[in-house]
Amino acid sequence: MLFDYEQETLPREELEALQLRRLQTQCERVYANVPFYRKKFDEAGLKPSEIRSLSDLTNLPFTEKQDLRNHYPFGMFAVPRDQVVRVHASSGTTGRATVVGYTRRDIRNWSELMARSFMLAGANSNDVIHNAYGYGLFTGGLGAHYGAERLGATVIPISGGSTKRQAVLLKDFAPDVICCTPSYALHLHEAAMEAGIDIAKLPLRIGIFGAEPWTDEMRRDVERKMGLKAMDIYGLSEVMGPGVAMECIEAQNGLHIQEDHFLVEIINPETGEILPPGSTGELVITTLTKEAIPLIRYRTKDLTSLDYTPCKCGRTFARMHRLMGRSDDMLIIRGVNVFPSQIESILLETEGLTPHYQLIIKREGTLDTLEVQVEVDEKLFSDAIKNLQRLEGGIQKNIKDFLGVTAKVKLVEPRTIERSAGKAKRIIDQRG
Ligand code: DLL
Repeated sequence: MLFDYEQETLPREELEALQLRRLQTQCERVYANVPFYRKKFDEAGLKPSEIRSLSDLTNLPFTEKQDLRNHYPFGMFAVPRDQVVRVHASSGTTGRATVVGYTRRDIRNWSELMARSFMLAGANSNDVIHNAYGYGLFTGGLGAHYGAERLGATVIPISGGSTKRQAVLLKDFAPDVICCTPSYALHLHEAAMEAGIDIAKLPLRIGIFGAEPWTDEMRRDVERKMGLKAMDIYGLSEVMGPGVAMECIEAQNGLHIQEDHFLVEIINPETGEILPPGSTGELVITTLTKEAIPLIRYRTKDLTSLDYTPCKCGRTFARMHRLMGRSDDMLIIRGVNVFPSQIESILLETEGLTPHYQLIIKREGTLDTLEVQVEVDEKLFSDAIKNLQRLEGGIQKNIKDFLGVTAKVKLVEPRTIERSAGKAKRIIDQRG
């Protein structure tokens, strides 16, 4: 069953007409209320009233994360502060935090879109939802919480951390759905095993996993270990939070973008040129209904492609391919480009390796070097040293053969790579 049948199955022309109306209103709103946008429109010699078709969007300027940072904390808000009922912020590990705000209506829309996302994933109002996304400035916790309540489900607001206790509560409360990052799901599984709890034997049916890159190999691993269907959810705080796009349980073939609220484009990340449907490039999102902090052509840095062909679930919203990575996570090792996800795929296809790994980038002279540290499982760990060395050589060769990158592979003992309650830290940059 669809959550919002009429909206989610709108014929393309009607959907685009709705998008255009909303885009026009949004442009009027930012022009009137956000000096940053008024200046950008004026510089482009464009008035909001000149937006007459969706393709006119291409005349508008891009917005970037740096623009939000430059207007830290509230300078991009389009409503007076007294209409803002909540703020969230990104962690700001790579610079100043980016702060976003929500009006009452923004929160209502977000809850609605998260409730839709739960239904896309096959959850329903009878479900008990264990929400292990972090509560706080991060959008994961409260975003999933409000959506679960809007759905009418029973939400367990456990947040991230206290992993052993979470394992016990999974057994005692027997939830149907779990929400967390895929790496935390694996961590939880490990802690549960240590406590003698086999999550695969619990009623848990669906995992709503996102907020960090993960591969299909990782999905299969999580599904096998936890005995559930692992569903991919996408979002980013600048644009709303989780629920911008979600896979449907019926086809599980790309993430439906909630196109009645977001207008999407794919561009060449180097030139900014718009790419035709099906091409892989950077996802650019224009918010169509956000009031507190509307964004026009926001460059997400996330790399994906769009699919407009009909989906067997009946929804008409376009689907984005699961993320390939972020353009700023791309490693260039001796002139060869590689994404962490490509290395993850190779690691997880190798028997005896675990999904716990880190990529360490160093500089030797003028060249960058890559070391892949990956944990082996207990069984392999007890093997003779010479077998482990042979395996290291084998993985090194696969990385070279499939990706063209020279990497040093180092197998490490089980449980030596740091676990996280939220997003896993995959890249350790020691270039200084
Ligand atoms: O991670 C929002 C979120 C919370 C999404 C819970 C899904 C579930 P930020 O902290 O602003 O927001 O980080 C956004 O995380 O631009 C992507 O690079 C990455 N990301 C989010 N979802 C996925 C996913 C939240 N399903 C950034 N696959 C985004 C891969 C993802 N990467």
